[in-house]
Amino acid sequence: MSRDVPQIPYSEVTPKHLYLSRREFIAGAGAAAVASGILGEAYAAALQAKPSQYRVDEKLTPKDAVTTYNNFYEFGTEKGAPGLASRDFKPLPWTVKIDGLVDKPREFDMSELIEKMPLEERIYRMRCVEAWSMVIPWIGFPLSALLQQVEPLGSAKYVAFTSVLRPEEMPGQRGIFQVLDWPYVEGLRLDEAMHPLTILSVGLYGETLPNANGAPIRLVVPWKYGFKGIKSITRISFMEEQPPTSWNLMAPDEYGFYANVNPEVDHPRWSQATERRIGEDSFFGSGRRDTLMFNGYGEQVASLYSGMNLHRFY
Ligand SMILES: Nc1nc2c(c(=O)[nH]1)N[C@H]1C(S)=C(S)[C@@H](COP(=O)(O)O)O[C@H]1N2
Ligand SMILES: [Mo]
Repeated sequence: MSRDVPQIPYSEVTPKHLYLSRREFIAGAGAAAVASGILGEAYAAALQAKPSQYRVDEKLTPKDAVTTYNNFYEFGTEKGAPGLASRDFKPLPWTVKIDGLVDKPREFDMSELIEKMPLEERIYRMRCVEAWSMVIPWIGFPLSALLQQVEPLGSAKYVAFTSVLRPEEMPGQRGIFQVLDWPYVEGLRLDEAMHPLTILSVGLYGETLPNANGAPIRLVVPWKYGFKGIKSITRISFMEEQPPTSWNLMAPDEYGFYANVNPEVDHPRWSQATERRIGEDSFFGSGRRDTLMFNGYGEQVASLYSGMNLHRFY
């Protein structure tokens, strides 16, 4: 393992949590403090995540790579753009609205999510549709824990997600040549959304989520291509019909709704059989590895798709 990869979670080595528990943080912070600069530090201290059982046993991608090699088109299309152009983005205060086919539609403040949701550190293998991959220590909680709070109706079959629309803080939303329409939207079938592997992430490497990675809250679905992992979420809606998704709208032949990682179903313009692990030396080809069916999570998720033609529903 490289020098900068922590052997134990940040939450266990930082002294901050010794003087500030999550509950105390929330009680002390209050809604007013959410807008103040003080929150940044208190909020970081509140991220007490226990290591979970969900940990792939692979070398972590160095934090530098995780936070500077990104796709976040709201900040530009180059991999380095989000890290640079997101510096003035203000992830707090923040709320997530949950509505649609639910009994109790509600808006949640970030501080409430940090307090109430069962935060864990999970080490997930991540695979981008562009054939690169990373191993990331996320802090997050099961999406199902949040969705249960609003009591979905029986008619709900899908969950739709919407990213923030803030052209004044997101240069990629202001440009003349736009690859995607804004806001970025994504969706999951309800059973995918409720699956225990599906999380909302609020941090990585023991710290709050960097802006480039989707602060303050983003989706992580480790058996799907990275574009399903919508960033900076402001709204989650329960729907009866399959919701539109940004990359599918842009190029339906190239990016499907399901987007399950599948080495046997190639992208029309490149193979999906192998991938380049970011941060590993690839000069002699050692960084290239085989892509795994469902990104290696088949045992947990294959049953969701039994009987489905995965070439047709790509
Ligand atoms: N709002 C929004 N979410 C997004 C994207 C984006 O452009 N905008 N890019 C997606 C793609 S293609 C990938 S691979 C992942 C990258 O996440 P990371 O930069 O944290 O590794 O974010 C996804 N979520
Ligand atoms: Mo991606």
